[in-house]
Amino acid sequence: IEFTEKQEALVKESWEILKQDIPKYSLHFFSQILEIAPAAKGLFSFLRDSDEVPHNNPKLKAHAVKVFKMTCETAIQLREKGKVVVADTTLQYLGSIHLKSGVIDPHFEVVKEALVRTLKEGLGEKYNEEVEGAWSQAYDHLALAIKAEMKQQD
Ligand code: HEM
Ligand code: ISQ
Repeated sequence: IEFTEKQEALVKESWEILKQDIPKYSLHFFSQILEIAPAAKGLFSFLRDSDEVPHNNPKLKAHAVKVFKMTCETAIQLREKGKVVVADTTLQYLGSIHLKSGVIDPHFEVVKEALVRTLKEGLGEKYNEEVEGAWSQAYDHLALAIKAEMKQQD
């Protein structure tokens, strides 16, 4: 399906809002992942040895931001080119890191739900189904590319 200018704008606008409090929303994002799938904790090297989600962990923040930024970038590309282009090296790297960490396909739905919940929390009354749809569509395309790369490397 087509990705519209409106959808691209919604994604960009909402990222501008969440970006204003990275420590808060990266923590929220992560906590949601663990709330939906507690067992996923063991996948993340920076969590394995701690009892709770670490506040202000630089790695956690940096990774969470990357997930949002890459989804945002995917939305822009979907609008401009009608397809997703991730640099080969980046995709290979993401494929290998997730494969090595033990990530499997169903986890991608978990992360999507956590992402959506974080948007809901951050946007408040600006959140609506159109925003959710735009992010979901972009995320799905990105996730598909990563999953395909994981299968190729497997
Ligand atoms: C690492 C992005 C989906 C679990 C990373 C990194 C990025 C990233 C950028 C950091 C790589 C680095 O700089 O070292 C994404 C994107 C996803 C996605 C864009 C979906 C579109 C998932 C899913 C899971 C997951 C579904 C499973 C719950 C992990 C783990 C690591 C990781 C375990 C390694 C963290 C560590 O131990 O250091 N991901 N990810 N990711 N991701 Fe994802
Ligand atoms: C890595 N991959 C997917 C989601 C993430 C969320 C928070 C921190 C790191 C992540």
